[in-house]
Amino acid sequence: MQRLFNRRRSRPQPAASASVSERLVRVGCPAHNCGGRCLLVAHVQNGRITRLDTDDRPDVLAAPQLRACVRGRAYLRRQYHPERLLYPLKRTGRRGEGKFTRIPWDEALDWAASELQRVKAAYGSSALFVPYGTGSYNQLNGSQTARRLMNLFGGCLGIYNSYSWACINVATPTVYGTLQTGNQRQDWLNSRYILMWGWNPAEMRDGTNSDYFIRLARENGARVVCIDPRHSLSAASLADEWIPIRPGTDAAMMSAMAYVMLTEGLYDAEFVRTHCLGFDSSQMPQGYEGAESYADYLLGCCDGLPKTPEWAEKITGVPRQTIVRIAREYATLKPGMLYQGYGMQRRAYGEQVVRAGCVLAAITGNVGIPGGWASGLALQAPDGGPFWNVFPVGENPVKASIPVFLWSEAVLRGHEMGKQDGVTGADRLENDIKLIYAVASNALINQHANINRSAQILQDESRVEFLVVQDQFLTPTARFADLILPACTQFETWGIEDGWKYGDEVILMPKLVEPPGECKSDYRICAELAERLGIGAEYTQGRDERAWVGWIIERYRETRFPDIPSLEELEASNVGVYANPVTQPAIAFADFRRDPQAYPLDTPSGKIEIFSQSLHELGRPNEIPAIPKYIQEWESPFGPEAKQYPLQAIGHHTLSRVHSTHANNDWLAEAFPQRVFINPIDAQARGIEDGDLVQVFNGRGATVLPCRVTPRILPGVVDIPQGAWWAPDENGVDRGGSVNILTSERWTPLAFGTAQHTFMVEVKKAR
Ligand SMILES: Nc1nc2c(c(=O)[nH]1)N[C@H]1C(S)=C(S)[C@@H](COP(=O)(O)OP(=O)(O)OC[C@H]3O[C@@H](n4cnc5c(=O)[nH]c(N)nc54)[C@H](O)[C@@H]3O)O[C@H]1N2
Ligand SMILES: Nc1nc2c(c(=O)[nH]1)N[C@H]1C(S)=C(S)[C@@H](COP(=O)(O)OP(=O)(O)OC[C@H]3O[C@@H](n4cnc5c(=O)[nH]c(N)nc54)[C@H](O)[C@@H]3O)O[C@H]1N2
Ligand code: SF4
Ligand SMILES: [Mo]
Repeated sequence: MQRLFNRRRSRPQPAASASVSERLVRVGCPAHNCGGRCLLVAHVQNGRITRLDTDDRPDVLAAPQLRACVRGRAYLRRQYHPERLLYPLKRTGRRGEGKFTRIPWDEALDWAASELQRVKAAYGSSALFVPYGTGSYNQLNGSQTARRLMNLFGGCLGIYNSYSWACINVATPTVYGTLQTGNQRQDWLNSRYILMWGWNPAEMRDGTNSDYFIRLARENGARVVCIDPRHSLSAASLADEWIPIRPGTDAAMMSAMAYVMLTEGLYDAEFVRTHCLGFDSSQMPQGYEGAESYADYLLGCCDGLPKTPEWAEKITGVPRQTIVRIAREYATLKPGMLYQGYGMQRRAYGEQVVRAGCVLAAITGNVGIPGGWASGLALQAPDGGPFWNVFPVGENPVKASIPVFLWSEAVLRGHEMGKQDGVTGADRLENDIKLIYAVASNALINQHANINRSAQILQDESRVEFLVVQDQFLTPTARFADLILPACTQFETWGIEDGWKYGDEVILMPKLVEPPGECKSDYRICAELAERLGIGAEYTQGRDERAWVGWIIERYRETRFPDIPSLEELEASNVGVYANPVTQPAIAFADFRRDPQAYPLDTPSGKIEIFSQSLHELGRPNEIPAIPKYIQEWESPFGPEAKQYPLQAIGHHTLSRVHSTHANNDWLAEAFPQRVFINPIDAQARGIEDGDLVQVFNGRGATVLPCRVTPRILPGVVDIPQGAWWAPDENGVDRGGSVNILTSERWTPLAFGTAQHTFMVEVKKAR
């Protein structure tokens, strides 16, 4: 207990007016996949949560308070929503029609178990599928409970990578050989210059407190520049300067910055010489001496096109003087951080912008030093932080895995899919997907690209023969289910969570209230299914949810947090959280920086690979070059598609939702109404005024929603915050403002990742 930093005040005190029967419990926010992990103080009275306050513990730099955002504070509107699913439901209409009838749990579970057995017997285990679903990370609720079930049942088709980070996950190690490229955040205070590149931590939570650490760094004298097509909340509240940029062109600006550094001699030549590979022809790996080096690319030696600021201005829309100035600032105001957001890698050729950012960090010599930042995914040193599941899902007996974004391909043509489609663990798939068990996922419809296409695929009952959705609401995905199983919320079962990317904490999530209706925890539902499949004892190991939480805490103690209190101690003290204070922030690559021979990187050369041998070997230089390049996107203002659909669109992660979770939260919808953001120049050209109902459309679909006319977005670009629920009218036009009605299912070349932010649209006034 010694290291609990809130020992001075270990128990929330009820307010003077609180009634005697009121309990105050510190509890982890249900979080979902919100980008944070915060502490709430729940007021519980007569079996009901009446109020949610935020972290009340002392605030110290080594372990700051985990202050809740609006979503956590508004959670009661979700918790006590009148449309919570309460009973198992069986489909009565067509798939997607949304017609269901209530059935008893026994019938529901018997049916699900018999379908699992039937499909397994008919096609084999690899026809079973648990899709991406990030609705809960409280360990005992969420899709991991279904993965454990499937793995014990003989396995199912695997998935790898994520919708979030596909390109950055794959591209970062091509440069650094690791994903742990980030210093611990307390070190940000040592930085003098911070480039928030497509990064919006004031709104998209990227670890609770990341925005706070940037604020502290700025108070400490750092200059902060935000590069984003939108004047984001971060540009407004955290930055000294906003540089609007045309989406999908960042690699061009990065290349031009490198050109300036090269031609003006501003790059860190010594660090490049000792720690990097492939910057210029003097340091090409053996056997590749004649290949194009980064300097060759910048100077246009092969393509005749020097990557000058003038060249980049035409592509990016950023004035050449600005590019030159930012290059000089970043190269000289040291140490400096170039933090890459993820939105710009959820795009066509998203791999390139990641590699280009890493290379800028390397050639400015900002790697391995306090106040510097290597870019890339930037999991925190020294060990990546506590992150992901401790709850054991077990081994999947089916070895074949698909890139997560290609699930619809595996429904349509799984049996044809092989390495060329990113299949790993097998040369090819044996099956199409025939049964889907979706837990805590809206990624079959709402969060996947091209909703009309996904809907058509799922409507065909000869393809996916059985579709179970386990959720708390009748979401757009749930509307396509054959069977819906009602899950409780995280406040209604036991759970435990740890940091989201950053944060050295473990947060307890005690059960606060009973579930409504016949809702059960995901764990309980899977345990009861396991029982029917004859694997009940293996599944539960005799533990209920609370016992698993105790078991998980012991694993944390064994692996990472030797001082973590036991479940009983945590519960009795009501501190809610175990935090490991960071007094000496770890610096990624510090050893490598000091002695690159003794501490080589895990890359083929042991160095920072500006030129990647392994990418060169793929032999696809136009899409996967060995050095980072700007490549025009497949839907672009510079392509022929712009004639019909002249506006670039994106869909940022909004403060009011966790993806599609909270889409039905009335408080949040009132505070942040769903609107398409459009520049006055584009609005005027179309006779559109602020607040008008407009239709945004392209060849894939159309959505109608109100617009916000604002100079806070670059002309030529519109933004529809992602996650609003798809609500088609009788003509198939979406009335919910769901961006994925417009996005494309095409994947990126190397990572097989989503490129959902690359698409063109037109906007017109609607009725
Ligand atoms: N509030 C909130 N926070 C969240 C989430 C949420 O749903 N809501 N989800 C969490 C999850 S799972 C994830 S993966 C992360 C996602 O985090 P990100 O992917 O980083 O979030 P986005 O909002 O998609 O993109 C960040 C910024 O990039 C900008 N952008 C888009 N395209 C480009 C481009 O081509 N160039 C440049 N320079 N900028 C561009 C957007 O305008 C936006 O301001 O967020 C996490 N945090
Ligand atoms: N156009 C576009 N699309 C995107 C993105 C984008 O930037 N642009 N971002 C992508 C990213 S980064 C991500 S991570 C995905 C996220 O996609 P998803 O993983 O599908 O996330 P959510 O939309 O939040 O859906 C989670 C579902 O889980 C349910 N749920 C919540 N808690 C529980 C629980 O405890 N148990 C059960 N059974 N259900 C629960 C919620 O009600 C919700 O329906 O979306 C991706 N889609
Ligand atoms: S950032 Fe996430 S965990 Fe924190 S309050 Fe918001 S929704 Fe909850
Ligand atoms: Mo994500």
